[in-house]
Amino acid sequence: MAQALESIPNNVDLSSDRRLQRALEQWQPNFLSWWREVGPEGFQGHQIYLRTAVSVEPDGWAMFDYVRMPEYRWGIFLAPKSGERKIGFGDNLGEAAWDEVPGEHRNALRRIIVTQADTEPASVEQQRLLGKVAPSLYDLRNLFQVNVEEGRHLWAMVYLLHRHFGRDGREEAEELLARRSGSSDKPRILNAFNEPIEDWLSFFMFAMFTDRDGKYQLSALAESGFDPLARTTRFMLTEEAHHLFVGEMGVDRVVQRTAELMAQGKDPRKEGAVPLDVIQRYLNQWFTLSLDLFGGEVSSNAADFFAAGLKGRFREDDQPEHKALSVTYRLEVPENGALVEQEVPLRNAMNEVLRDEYVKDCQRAVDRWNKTLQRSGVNGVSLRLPSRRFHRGVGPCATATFDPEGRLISEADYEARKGDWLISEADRAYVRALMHPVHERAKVASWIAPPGKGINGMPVDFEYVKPPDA
Ligand code: BYC
Ligand code: FE
Ligand code: FE
Repeated sequence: MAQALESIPNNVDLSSDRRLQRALEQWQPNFLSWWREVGPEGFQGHQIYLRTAVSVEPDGWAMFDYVRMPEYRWGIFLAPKSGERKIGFGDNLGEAAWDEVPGEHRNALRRIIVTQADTEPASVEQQRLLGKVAPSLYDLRNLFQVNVEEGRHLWAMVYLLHRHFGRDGREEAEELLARRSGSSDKPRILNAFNEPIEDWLSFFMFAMFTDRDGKYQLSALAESGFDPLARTTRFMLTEEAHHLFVGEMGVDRVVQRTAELMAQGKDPRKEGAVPLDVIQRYLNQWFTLSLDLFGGEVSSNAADFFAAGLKGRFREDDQPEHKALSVTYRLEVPENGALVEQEVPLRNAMNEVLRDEYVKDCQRAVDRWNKTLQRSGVNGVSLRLPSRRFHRGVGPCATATFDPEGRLISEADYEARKGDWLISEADRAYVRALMHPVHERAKVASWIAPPGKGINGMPVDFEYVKPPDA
């Protein structure tokens, strides 16, 4: 096992820290058992054209080669230290950033790190069956790239737990391998990570909307006064960009295929493609599930995290002022059957402030999909983001029912119209029936357009996944 540990690429001087080595030596075999048990089903002997991070330098963070997934080198990397970092926001603004966990923030930091960590293995579990029905070798490779990197993100968080949280950290690291997405007795912590992902449209929506929550949460943590967390999440963000690309462009290719058929006057349903109204319902469902991941609109947790310097805003440097005191934030919340305006201290609205950035970014992607519709010759119809009040499970809007325009409606109306707005059983069955594996070079499933270009400069029809004996 010692030998295996030596092969862990890292820039944290792992070889000089005996305690940390021992902790990771114990955890690593459990991680591999977890991967075999609930990681991607099948393909474990296949050779996948994957990038691996072997250093944080520009020439080392994306080394491409054929790899068998269980032999993937999950590494531990922190973005390089940049001089004497200062805390950039909150009550401790301007003080030196912490290299070790301050006692008074230990519980909060542990909770934030565990919540972040839990999502990484959860997403791998959710996606475990998709390889069997991949629409092309290109997509199959992308799925596995995302899966191994979410595995690395788990390693990144487990490093922090082992290095900085002693015995508690080791226990949390074990628990991360014990919870299971969708389980009734040991579920994953956040709701969206217990939802099934059984078809590729859900996968693309997840990578578009749910991984994108990851981008914003990681960006907020990249501002943290706890420097190891800031540097870890900074490096994770470089990988995250590809996951977001897989999601946004995956949906774009589904839209393109549908649009091309519509422009020819054909019915997507008769051609083995996904009708636009089904795409819209998938969008509604995954966007709103992901909105919940930002937490409640008004949150004392969020205020405490900001005050303490643990979790900042998106690009905190660009904010005009970093204490966020004596400023308020206005929002509308349901109260006794009506929407009322509420004004709260800005610090208490930090979840909503981050959600604002996220919604803007999602709107940009929807605009791109609508351009694809137009470019393919489809006019007069478009995709839209539903209101952020619609279909919420967390925060004040979860206490009432709204339509996708954000209007308060009765529960009876909501129940009656839900099928128009959210994924129905019939939608699921229809999309699932389209899922046939296309594992031949240069071919792609009927419901999606081929990608515009390949990975790492390779052609689109490159053999991204080779069978074990090739
Ligand atoms: N589900 O004060 P509130 C990613 C709980 S994704 C269930 O409003 P807070 C990835 C909350 O625990 C990024 N419960 O929330 C993507 C609290 O419970 P208690 C993951 C929820 O604490 C794809 C109560 O409700 N990163 O990386 O301000 C693939 C009231 O909470 C939920 C993070 O999440 C929910 N959705 O904020 C792979 C960053 N939301 O204490 C990876 C770390 C809230 O009353 N996490 N609750 O019992 C955080 O910063 C915060 O914990 C949250 C919630 C933003 C999640
Ligand atoms: Fe991740
Ligand atoms: Fe991701």
